[in-house]
Amino acid sequence: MKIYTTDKIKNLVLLGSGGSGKTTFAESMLFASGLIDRKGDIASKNTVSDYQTIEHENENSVFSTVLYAEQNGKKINIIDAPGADDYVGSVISSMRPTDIAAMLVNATSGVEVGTEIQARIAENRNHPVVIVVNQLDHEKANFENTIDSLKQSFGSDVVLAQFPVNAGEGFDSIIDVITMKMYKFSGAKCEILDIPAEFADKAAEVQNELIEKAAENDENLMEIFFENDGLTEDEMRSGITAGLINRGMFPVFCVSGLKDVGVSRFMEFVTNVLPSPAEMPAPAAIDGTEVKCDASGKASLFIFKTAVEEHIGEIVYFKVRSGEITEGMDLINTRTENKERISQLYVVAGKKREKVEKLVAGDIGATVKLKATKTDDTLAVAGFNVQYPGVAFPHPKYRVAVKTVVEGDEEKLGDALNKMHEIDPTLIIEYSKELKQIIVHGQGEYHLRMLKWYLDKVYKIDVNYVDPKIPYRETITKRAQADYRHKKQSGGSGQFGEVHMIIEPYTEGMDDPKMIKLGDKEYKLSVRGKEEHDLPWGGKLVFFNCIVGGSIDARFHPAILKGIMEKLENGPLTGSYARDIRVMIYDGKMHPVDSNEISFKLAGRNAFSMAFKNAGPKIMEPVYNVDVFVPSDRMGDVMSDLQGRRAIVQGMSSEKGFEKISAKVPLAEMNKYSTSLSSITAGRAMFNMEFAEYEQVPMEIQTELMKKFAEEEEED
Ligand SMILES: Nc1nc2c(ncn2[C@@H]2O[C@H](COP(=O)(O)OP(=O)(O)OP(=O)(O)O)[C@@H](O)[C@H]2O)c(=O)[nH]1
Ligand SMILES: [Mg+2]
Repeated sequence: MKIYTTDKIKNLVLLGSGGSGKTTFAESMLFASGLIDRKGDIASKNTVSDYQTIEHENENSVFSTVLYAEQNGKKINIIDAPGADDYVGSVISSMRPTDIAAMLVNATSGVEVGTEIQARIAENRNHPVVIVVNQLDHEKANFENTIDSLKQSFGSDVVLAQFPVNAGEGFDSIIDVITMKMYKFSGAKCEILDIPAEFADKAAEVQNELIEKAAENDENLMEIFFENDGLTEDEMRSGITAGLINRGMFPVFCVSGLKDVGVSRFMEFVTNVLPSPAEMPAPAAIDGTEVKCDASGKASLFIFKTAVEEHIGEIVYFKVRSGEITEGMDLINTRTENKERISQLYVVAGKKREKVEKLVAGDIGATVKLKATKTDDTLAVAGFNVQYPGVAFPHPKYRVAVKTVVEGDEEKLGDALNKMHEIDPTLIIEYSKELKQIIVHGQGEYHLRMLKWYLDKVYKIDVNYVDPKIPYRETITKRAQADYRHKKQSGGSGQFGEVHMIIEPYTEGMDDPKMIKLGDKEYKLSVRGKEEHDLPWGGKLVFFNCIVGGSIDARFHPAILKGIMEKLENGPLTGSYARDIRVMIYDGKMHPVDSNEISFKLAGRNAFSMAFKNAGPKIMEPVYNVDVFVPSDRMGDVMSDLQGRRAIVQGMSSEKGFEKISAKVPLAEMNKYSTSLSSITAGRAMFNMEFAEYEQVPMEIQTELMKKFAEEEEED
């Protein structure tokens, strides 16, 4: 394998909605570059990129795949990302090592919701985007409509670098206005011809637009443009490079990945015009230092992906961020400070690995047998203490509880889930002590089906998915008082403890209690001690010692608090955690011989429980901020579905051809939302959700929950 210098490297990620043709296009690029001599296809399950068994079964990409192609003495690193939103984690982690995104758009459908989602991801990360209109060979291909939808979505910076001569069945020719030539393909073979007279005017007009856009992105070019009334091909190229880097233009290319039309010309553009890694702004390390993508600098690399492969085990994929990485090199994991040796260095195309001696700054490669290094880690030469920031993934939006079918498989399951999280950080595993369930959070139904597939086929663990419980909370809405005497006389030493307390709802910033009225009684309290406890499950417990005259010794106060805490952890209504309560202990009794800690713990717990039940207890439920993006024609259906989910709509607005609905929705109503939203809108909507707050559940639901809890208690 040849060693490529930084200026000869281009890092490209393929984006686009599911089925837009990324994997097929990648296959065509590898074929055009001669890396493979036979082209695979999706139906035959033999593409280089979709090589995992699950991808064969599903006939779509599930993971991002690292590939490369060589062309014109340059190397194009390609990451083929999956299009389905369930696997958005792979898209996001593929952005980090790449410099430019090729956004594939299916010419039969134009911009789809998946295109929108991924365009936003690219925009948020400031990623330059080249648009590739694909499937132009399809009988239903419509180039003009596709461009209209692109302009609506990406704005007026969408400019044609090419247009098809004969879109539809038999598509084989494109006109390129950078070179001002016509490219006629027969398979991967290409003839370069003069533009036929009938297309000359259109080509000139399209070229003008491109030149103007290119000039707009570079002041010098603008001057040259006005002086010479145009730009040369080289000037145009440098204008496009500049325009791409600052996202001032989104040039459009025309291809059929399936029929290899336009692909080699697109690769020529990639190698000639796309910025190399050193031309891109150097991203900062965690401490803010800028590390230049420079092969003569100190060596460092960033790990963006981990996979487990048959025969070789764990393989990590990285981008060389600076310096040069050579085989046998010793590096330090700058997070753990452990030493790691790069015993083998590879370039990869799917499962095909080729050894290389050296990779320079900007290049992408893989290695195996690292001891304790994972995705998001930085390895650097000793003394170079750099750490690159990890990747921020979106919040999960689908949850299930996992149960092993065979008792005793739990440990095996735990190990497998941890491994799967390493491979796919958007699978989040929560061992909920509170709900007594293992809850897996993911991006959607297919995402969690993928996990089940792995548990079954790879880890050989039989599991069931069951409905996840909801982490309810309990609190009170008014003041209440209770006395409780715990007394036990049995043979030898007895037990005695008596506690009088008042409890009330706690809100941030309230004054300490002084005079408390309850019914027709008044309690004058003088605070001797105050403890504020932030509860591990959210909310607070504030404990006031208002005991006068030593009716309960100070040594018993911690036991009383402990009793209250026990009850908070196992709320009186449904066994859920209780929160946001303050407790005033103001009186009680001791016995000179029989009083001990256990007696006061029990007295505290039971007094609290009694008071709680009289204090207008309420069940609270987690509520999420949910944003739904939906095409206008489906707005009504989505809205009425949301209303059925007890949603409270907070606002509506239009955004790039979509209506955005912002609502607060209880988690209990969001079960399988992604699946039903998808069925209501035929997969044309998207949403995200994030925890907002706890809110009281409606009375009828509270009654139902309490009834269910009482029944469960009885069963136990
Ligand atoms: N007619 C035609 N069909 C194509 C073309 N490219 C891909 N297809 C077909 O479209 C389907 C999806 O192609 P893929 O390459 O798997 O698309 P993808 O974008 O990788 O899909 P995901 O991995 O699910 O995101 C397959 O059946 C392909 O054969 C094309 O240029 N023309
Ligand atoms: Mg694919």
